Amino acid sequence: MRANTMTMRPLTGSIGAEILDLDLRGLDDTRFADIRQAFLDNCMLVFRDQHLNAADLTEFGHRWGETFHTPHATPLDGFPDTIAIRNRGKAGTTTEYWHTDSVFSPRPPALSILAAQTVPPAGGDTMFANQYLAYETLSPGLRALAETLRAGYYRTASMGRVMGDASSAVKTADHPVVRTHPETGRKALYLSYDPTVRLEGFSESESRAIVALFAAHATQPAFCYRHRWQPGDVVMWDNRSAVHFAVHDYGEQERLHFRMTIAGDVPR
Ligand SMILES: O=C(O)CCC(=O)C(=O)O
Repeated sequence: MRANTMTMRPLTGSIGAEILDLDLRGLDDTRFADIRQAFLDNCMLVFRDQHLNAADLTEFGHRWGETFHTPHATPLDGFPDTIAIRNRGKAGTTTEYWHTDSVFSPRPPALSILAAQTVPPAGGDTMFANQYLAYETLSPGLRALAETLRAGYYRTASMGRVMGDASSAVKTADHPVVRTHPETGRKALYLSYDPTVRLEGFSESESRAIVALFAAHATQPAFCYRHRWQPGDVVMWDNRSAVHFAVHDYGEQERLHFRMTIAGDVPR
């Protein structure tokens, strides 16, 4: 077992830090507080060579708060707070777009943790973009507009993601497009960059055009980190200050991660 000393290095100039020389099993409270601070400061963290199984992930996840149970996701046998993210093929993936997790919930999750189990030899990267920077660098005109906006999120009647035919869609939540992070007090853009989002008070085509405008700004390369997975990696992100995008470029190859998601506040 490695010593619980902590070394951190930034992953880019804008988002993310890697924590080195640390074992996530059995962290003491002081080290956990350091990790929490690093997480809040950097929007997402990477820990290599952890090889967490479902029990380890559950124990680590519980340090962060109450579990958010993702609607319609089946937990792992014996681990009610942990789900599997598997390759469902390019056509079946629901995470290959810029999003913040379960934004269709009235009280979406604060953070998510992925523990890599099997990774393809190449491909299957995950990208992250800093939404504090996205907000702070908006032009004054767009920032003033963003402050007034609320976005409606829709699911099909069976609570599936709206893909293509939206005729059976129902609104399950609406949230402000700018939210104040409950722990850091910083403002961030809070949007899933998805054509099915509807901005209140705008027509469907206006809404799409405005969301596309924010998306182009908010996910520009200078705000992003792209994670290339290795077996044993643990990556966690703050859904209140970052969006992410799971790249599906690995065909039918096996890719398996375990995920835990932690409850958050009503966005304000
Ligand atoms: O599979 C990944 O890399 C990320 C999955 C994802 O987007 C999610 O769990 O929300």
